[in-house]
Amino acid sequence: MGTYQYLKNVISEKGAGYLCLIDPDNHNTEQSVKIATTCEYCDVDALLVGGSIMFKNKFEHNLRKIKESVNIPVIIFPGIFHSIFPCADALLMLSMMSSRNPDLLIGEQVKAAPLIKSYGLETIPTAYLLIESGSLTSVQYMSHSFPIPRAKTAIAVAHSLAAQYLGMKLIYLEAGSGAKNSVPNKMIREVKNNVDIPIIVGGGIRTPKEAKKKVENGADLIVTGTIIEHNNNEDLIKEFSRAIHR
Ligand code: 1GP
Repeated sequence: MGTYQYLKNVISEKGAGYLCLIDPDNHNTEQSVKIATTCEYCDVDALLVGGSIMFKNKFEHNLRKIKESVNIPVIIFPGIFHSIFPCADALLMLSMMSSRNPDLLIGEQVKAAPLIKSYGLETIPTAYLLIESGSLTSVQYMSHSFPIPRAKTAIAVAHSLAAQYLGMKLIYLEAGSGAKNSVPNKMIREVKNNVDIPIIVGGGIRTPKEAKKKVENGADLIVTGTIIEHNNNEDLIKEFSRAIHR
């Protein structure tokens, strides 16, 4: 079974899935592996590995060690398409559809495609929609793009419909890592009411209660990064898992 099908099964069996994001730039290998194994133990459904900036050249090494240490899927979340390696189960094939930056809509993907083919990596076509979150986030700055205004739900719905009609398999509503405000519940609900493909919601989710609210409003997959990276705490991760899963 491929990773996309696995995620769909998780959604239908558990109501929603829980993904944790590990940025290998923030940790040494030992810490990355520790976070990954704790997540697996605490019923996290899959790991995303990636980040929007790289200071240290250890992405591939940490990715391989994470992959070797867990049985749950390890999915590359490419900040920009410079972090494509074979030692993963799948790659979120992002197109930053909220931007009008041709490099992030298609340019980076074209550069990465031959490498992806040679690695035989499963790709999950994902519409990446950046949502305004109250302060400038790394992803907004690095992508030179305007986020969708948080009060403009109709704009998010129109982008999500376009993504579905273009054949995307997931919609990622992203407030940005460490966002001041997470994606508004009303926006999640309206997108959910209009599209049939699964919705990932991430950025600025700090409590299990907030995660649960996102699921109640239609999120199929919840991503947390910062809160888990800063407190690799079994109890907290378990609480998130319980709040997200049915
Ligand atoms: C970022 O959505 C993820 O791409 C996670 O965000 O680090 O704020 O949890 P946080």
